[in-house]
Amino acid sequence: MFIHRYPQKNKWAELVKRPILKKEKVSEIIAEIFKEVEKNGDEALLTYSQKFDSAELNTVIVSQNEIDEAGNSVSDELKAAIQKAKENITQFHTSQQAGIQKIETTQEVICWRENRGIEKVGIYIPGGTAPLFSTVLMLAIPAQLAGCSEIILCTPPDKKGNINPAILYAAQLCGVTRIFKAGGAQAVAAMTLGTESIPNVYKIFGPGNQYVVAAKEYAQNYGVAIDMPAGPSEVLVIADEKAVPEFCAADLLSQAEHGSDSQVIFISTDLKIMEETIEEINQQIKKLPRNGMAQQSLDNSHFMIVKTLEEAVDFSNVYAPEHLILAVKDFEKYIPSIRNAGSVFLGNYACESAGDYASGTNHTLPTNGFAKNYSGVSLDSYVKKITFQYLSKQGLKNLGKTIEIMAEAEGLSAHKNAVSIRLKK
Ligand code: HSO
Ligand code: ZN
Repeated sequence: MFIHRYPQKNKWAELVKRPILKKEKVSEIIAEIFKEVEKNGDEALLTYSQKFDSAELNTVIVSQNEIDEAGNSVSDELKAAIQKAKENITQFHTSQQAGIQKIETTQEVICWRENRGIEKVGIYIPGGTAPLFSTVLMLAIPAQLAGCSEIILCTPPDKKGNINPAILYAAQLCGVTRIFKAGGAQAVAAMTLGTESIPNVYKIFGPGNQYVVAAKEYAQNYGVAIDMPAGPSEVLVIADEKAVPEFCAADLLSQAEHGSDSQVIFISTDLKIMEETIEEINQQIKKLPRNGMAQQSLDNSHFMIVKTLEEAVDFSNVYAPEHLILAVKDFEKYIPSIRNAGSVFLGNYACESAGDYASGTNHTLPTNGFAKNYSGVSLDSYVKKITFQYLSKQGLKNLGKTIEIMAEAEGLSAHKNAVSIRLKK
């Protein structure tokens, strides 16, 4: 592992770059898929399932029977763990509910906001090498709390046409209203356009490969909202001399095992901690079933020695990591300086896995530097905020002159008149 020693600030721009994904051709393919789904609906989805998932399906609809059977095949131990995670995620996201606050901005002029859940939302759960049922919890629980009336879920089937039972179980448990066997860009197209079986939705959530990401971007041309732009998962760990190399290595590997395009950054002020962490990584990686992927991801990653923790935090703000782990003694001291990060883990015991699964925070977070201008998924992601106002006659009298003067200055006489006509009466 190459260690960058005391990189100068003018080298940072190079170090914060994410591995570049080849984007060419993707947009043409996405446009074609949307056209196909628009024209042939369910039939197009069944054909794509045959082509991409090697699955022979008669329908994209998951039956209640399949959901019940899935429930029976999930172990009691896993059910209890999912239940515990659900409780914590529910508790944390419930705390994000803000009450209604009516504000009298001028006497008898009253303004307030009310939340309304987005009526129809779609959740995409990727297939592939790891069945991310934890993402079902992260996306369905806040949707249900927000009062979304339709919460649909699309996920690709395996070769036998089945969906991982834990995904089905979690979906049912967390209030998903309908589940469909559809994957990739075609699932996003279906949730955007609607098919005979799959209703169109107003907002699409969830991770996916570069085709899914591109399809979500494309969906916005149809007026559909998306949770956030996405890229491969990433973690940045800052460690001082009190960090524990075994723990740091385990955290870096837990991110690296997500995929060969994941990125991990390790920054330390202490050379000994750096060397021991690298040694630990070399030991721990041998035992990982996904070590091939983890190794490729480590090859894209950076290990840096810096002089001070302040400098480490500065670098992190420029990088804007999805996950930031502060494995440092005085972590509280650095909290005010953190400006750009999706989710922050404090101290030697706050591993990223805690937030990935069960502490209560959401694991759908901005990647690829988007932590500079986006938040992770929260209750807010599922609501629109509608403003209301009430003015009594006296209220309009109190504010009327202000409005009339401004309308006149903008040359909008009808606006002015809407006030004058009332005040004259
Ligand atoms: N670290 C991932 C979430 C996840 N990890 C799901 C395990 N399962 C992106 O934040
Ligand atoms: Zn993870």
